[in-house]
Amino acid sequence: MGEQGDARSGAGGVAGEVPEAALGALRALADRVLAGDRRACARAISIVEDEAAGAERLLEALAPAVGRARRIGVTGPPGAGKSTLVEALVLELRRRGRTVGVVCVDPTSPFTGGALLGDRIRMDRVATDPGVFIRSMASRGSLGGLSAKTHEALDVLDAAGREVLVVETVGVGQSEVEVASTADTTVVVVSPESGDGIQAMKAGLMEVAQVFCVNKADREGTDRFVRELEAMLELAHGHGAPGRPTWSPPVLQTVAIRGDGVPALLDAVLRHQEHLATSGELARHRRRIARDRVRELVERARARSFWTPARVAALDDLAAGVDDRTVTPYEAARRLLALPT
Ligand SMILES: Nc1nc2c(ncn2[C@@H]2O[C@H](COP(=O)(O)OP(=O)(O)O)[C@@H](O)[C@H]2O)c(=O)[nH]1
Ligand SMILES: [Mg+2]
Repeated sequence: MGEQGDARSGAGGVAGEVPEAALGALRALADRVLAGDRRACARAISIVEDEAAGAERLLEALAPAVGRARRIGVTGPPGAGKSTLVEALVLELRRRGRTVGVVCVDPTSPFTGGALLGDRIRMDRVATDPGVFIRSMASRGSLGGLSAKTHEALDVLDAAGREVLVVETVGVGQSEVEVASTADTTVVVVSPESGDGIQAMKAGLMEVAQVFCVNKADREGTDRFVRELEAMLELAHGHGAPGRPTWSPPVLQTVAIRGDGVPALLDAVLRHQEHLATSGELARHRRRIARDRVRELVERARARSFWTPARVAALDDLAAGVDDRTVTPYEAARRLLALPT
């Protein structure tokens, strides 16, 4: 019964239903992205971000050109200086002649709909450089996952020929941390300010870090903070698995507002990428990312096809019943799953 309907609309959920006339426009847009056109990139990312019809057709047209860019994830507690550091990193990459794409995932408040921290990045020093493309994305209201959309935005920039991609996410909340950890190298930024170290541990940041950056090294207490961090890392990484090439996350210090330590930080990132390539870990890592990603797309498509207007209406009714205790949440879920499309 429901299964057939699911399969049909599920397929529609993946490919999207795009009128013939719109397909031509999408192909033209894809060609402009492939030629590196900035405005086309901005348009393409909007289509992806809005989950608009045709997004998947567009991404499929770009797919053959994806995979060349190096990807750097930057995450850490709010206020650690991530955006400032990303700007400084971008300046350094530009000095080294690289073109750069930046995607910042902004946590938005469910109450105001605005940026949670009020800091939609500006990155004034790099914003007008044609070799730099910067985009903010809201993390709220994405059906079936933030990471799929962020991946897709990065893929657009990858296909457009950007050599290095940087993605900044706040290191609170699992999905945000996950997004940064899908990069080739994840930089965890912490500051010596009170609580950052503990917050980083709680949020699972220690596990995803390939490079640690203690930013605001101009602040008092930096040396002690660095020693504590190194001691913690020693405990966690002290004994690598035998017979395997291992990577011990180095701890770098920066003063992002002045650019101090940023070239050394970039060198550490590049050393990690070299390690990935020579150890064969890059292939394993990218395979795992690809697997997670396909799984997420399947889940997104299923969620889209499942929540038909009739089922949403039934959900509203059942929720009232759950609230009145006339039906348990489990029974409500079973009834929803048993409904025909
Ligand atoms: N003293 C000092 N302040 C910094 C440094 N880096 C960033 N900041 C400041 O810290 C605040 C938060 O920076 P921001 O980049 O927005 O942090 P994010 O929330 O992690 O992206 C801003 O006021 C920055 O100017 C630094 O190295 N030293
Ligand atoms: Mg920021």
